[in-house]
Amino acid sequence: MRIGIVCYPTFGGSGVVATELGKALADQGHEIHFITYDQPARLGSFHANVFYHEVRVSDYPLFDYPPYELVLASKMVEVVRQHGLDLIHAHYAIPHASAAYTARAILREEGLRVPYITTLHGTDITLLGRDPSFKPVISFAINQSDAVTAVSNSLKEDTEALFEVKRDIDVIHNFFCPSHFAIPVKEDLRASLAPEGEPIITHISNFRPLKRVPDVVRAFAAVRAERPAKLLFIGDGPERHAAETLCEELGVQRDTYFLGKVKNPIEALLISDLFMLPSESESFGLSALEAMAAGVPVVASNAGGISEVVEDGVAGMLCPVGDVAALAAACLDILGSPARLEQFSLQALDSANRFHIQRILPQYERVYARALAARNS
Ligand code: GMT
Repeated sequence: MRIGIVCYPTFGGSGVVATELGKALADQGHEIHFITYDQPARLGSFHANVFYHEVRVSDYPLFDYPPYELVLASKMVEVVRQHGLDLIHAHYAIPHASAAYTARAILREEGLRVPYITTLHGTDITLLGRDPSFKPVISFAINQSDAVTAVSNSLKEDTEALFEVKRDIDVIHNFFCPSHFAIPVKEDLRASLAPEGEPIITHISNFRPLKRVPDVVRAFAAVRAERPAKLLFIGDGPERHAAETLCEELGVQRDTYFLGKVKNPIEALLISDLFMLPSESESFGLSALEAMAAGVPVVASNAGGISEVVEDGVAGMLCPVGDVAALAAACLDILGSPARLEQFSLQALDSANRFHIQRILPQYERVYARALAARNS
């Protein structure tokens, strides 16, 4: 198939999933055309069957707000015409699904029937979806899609609760690609971060308030009061400064590292012993899955779709949102002995396999085939 993938090119979960899906589809022989405003962060260098089309909005003095959605729709039309795309896969409802709707309508005028599939990722529903200024457009773009997928059952339920959804939503969980984890472990980095062999607890996020980064710091301080450990933060965002200040206030700054945005977070996971994700809301928790796939058990909140990913007591432990004492107790429990940590590590690896790319990819291919069949009927 010739597939156009529209996504955010950033390190955010939706962009990562869209890019990795495109690469995996390309490996299966599909021709993939990414349509977005920058080279997707996870695209890397040359990949067979993969093309990238940049969307650029001209800077007219008349525009207070750049009309990205219109230029994106025009670019989709252009790429479909030039490359004979069979379908468009829009990741994230705003503005990708609504732009895909416009593109589909324009192409239909020319006798080209190109379905669009919308994948909902979470914040497009749970944050933007609550904003009345977006709601009618999100509803419309979902209902007009030729197929809609959500990355968890939890997100499907949230979508149905928040919008008047008139069509079926297929749940297709996010995935991991094992080949990304088959890289050398940076033992020198581990030794420099934890010179006495202390366990490393890692948190990766965009440091937005819903990630509850202060809970990570507080739980770590409670762990550190009981035993040696190091805390590693990867990523950046609005709460980073407050987290750094809190580390000083709680006296754990010497055991804490803020590495900022790193190109390949998997390298950090491969030297970690435990992963912490205490989010207030999370449709899936891709970073938790990546931790599991690196053999790192997860201590997380039980928000949203996290419990579909992290099997409580198997791949890690789940705690109520905001329960810092429970987070700390769970960390201490898993780190209790080398044998217990090893057991959780193996279980996490095993549990991650439910989301192996080879299990998930055919589910997307089936949705594509169904949308194409409906188009031709
Ligand atoms: O978590 C974020 O803030 C980034 C966000 C995004 O839009 O990229 O991630 C969402 O999509 C990911 C990929 O499907 C999911 O793993 C995240 O759980 C989801 N984030 C939230 O629901 C808060």
